[in-house]
Amino acid sequence: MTKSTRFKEMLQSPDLEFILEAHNGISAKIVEEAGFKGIWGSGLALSAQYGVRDNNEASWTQILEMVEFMSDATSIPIMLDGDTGYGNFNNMRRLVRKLEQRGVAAVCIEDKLFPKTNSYIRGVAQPLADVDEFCGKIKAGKDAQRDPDFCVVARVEAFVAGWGLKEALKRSEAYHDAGADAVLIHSALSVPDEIFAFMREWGDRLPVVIVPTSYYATPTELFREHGVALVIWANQMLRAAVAAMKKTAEVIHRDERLHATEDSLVPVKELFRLQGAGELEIAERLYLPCSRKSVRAVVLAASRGKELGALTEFKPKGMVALCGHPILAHIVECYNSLGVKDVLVVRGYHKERVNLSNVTYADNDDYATTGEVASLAAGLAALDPAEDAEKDLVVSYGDVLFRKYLLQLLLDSEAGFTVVVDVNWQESVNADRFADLVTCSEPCSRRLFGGQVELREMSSDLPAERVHGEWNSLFKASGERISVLRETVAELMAQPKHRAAKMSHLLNALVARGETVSVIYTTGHWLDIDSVEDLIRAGQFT
Ligand code: SPV
Ligand code: MG
Repeated sequence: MTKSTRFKEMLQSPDLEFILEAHNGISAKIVEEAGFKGIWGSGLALSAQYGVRDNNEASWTQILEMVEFMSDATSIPIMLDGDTGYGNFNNMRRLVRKLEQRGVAAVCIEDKLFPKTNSYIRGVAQPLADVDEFCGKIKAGKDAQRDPDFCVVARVEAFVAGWGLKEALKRSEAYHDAGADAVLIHSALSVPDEIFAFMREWGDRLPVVIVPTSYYATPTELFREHGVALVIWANQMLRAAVAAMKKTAEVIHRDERLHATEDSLVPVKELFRLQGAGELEIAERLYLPCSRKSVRAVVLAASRGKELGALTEFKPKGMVALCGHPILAHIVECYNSLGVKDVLVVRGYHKERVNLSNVTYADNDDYATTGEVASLAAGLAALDPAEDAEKDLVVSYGDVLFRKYLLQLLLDSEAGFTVVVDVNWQESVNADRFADLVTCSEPCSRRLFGGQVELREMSSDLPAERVHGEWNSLFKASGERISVLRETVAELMAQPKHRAAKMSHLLNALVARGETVSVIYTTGHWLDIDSVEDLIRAGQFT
């Protein structure tokens, strides 16, 4: 059912119905969430929220613009307080068309003169519109509507202007004949006498709408008994907001701090909810082609790094300073700079000395007798498996520095498992240096342009003729493959002989179980800090 059909049904239903004022998107949404079946786009509240008077100081398009936000934010019908129709019959026609285009269900126009003044400001001094002219405006509005259920409500200001019941009835009858869908009988008295006098004479000729702002103390049951169709609570949302804003502003100004107000405010999260932030998150996942999955990183930094001698006597290698900051901090910075904020560091040796901010920790307390896979297992255990499918996982070491672009290449990979392999392995591999050498499905060559290369084997003692490069420690598992990674790690860890397994064992195990481990060939730009000379070199690297 369209909004206009629902509004028409509210007007015509035998039950007394209620709509509440709103003045912008968020207040409209709150009105809907409270359970109201409709919204009053109050001229008073809309002008007041702009900080101007209810005298048509805001242009009709400015009103229309705000009503569009209200309409977009809600699914219940809105009746706009269209004042006098913002001009003559011609302006009224255009108004109706524009309201229909914006999903507004109804408009109420009042029989005063443009520019109007609010009925509570010197009401009796206000001139009323000529009846025939106003009837022409109603007819023009009804003829302009394309949606048969759009409603035009004619507001009778005879009581407000001091003309009494006879004039009110005469005008109501004329507006009825002109095609109005309902009449709004307004009264500025503090008692409902004028309204009830009208209702007794009017009967059920056309639905009657009322605005009990000034006669607010009247029991609602009496409106029901007198056959009123629709009650407009016309300005309570804005008045509530103003009361709360005044109090909040005064207290914050007085205290120069926020503690006294915080409890009386909605949390910022509630604003996000009302704005529909959750829907956008879902939509981004659906529609953003380049929205990479969010990524978690695990940095293995449990071992001491005793090659660095005294430097690692009281702290692990990752905490040794490089240009004033721990090696680990440089690594975390590299992750962060590419948007990877979720970094988990696996600690072991002197774990109390690993105190970086912005990272989470897992511990491998058996670091002295276990290896990298045990550390990875500790890291995986600390990662919420519920997030596995939606987040890729990057693993690297706490003592290996790499240029940002290498991480970027890895993040861009769409493969299930990916390793970054340096083809310049001969440059730095010598007798004393441990290196994870790899054999791949194909060596790096120009012919490879666009082709996929897979890891076949990783070992520190491959014969030179089978070496296609050296793994630089960067490894990624896509979200879909993390369960396989978890299984493979668990299988290795279940066997005592693999207690000290290195990452190369894990990669070989993945290959052995038929998983494709994709290879990205690169050349240099990373540094495994294994000696004091490496550390000195790293100073130039950062
Ligand atoms: C409004 O809410 O703007 C109205 C009702 O027109 S009243 O303020 O009572 O005139
Ligand atoms: Mg008004």
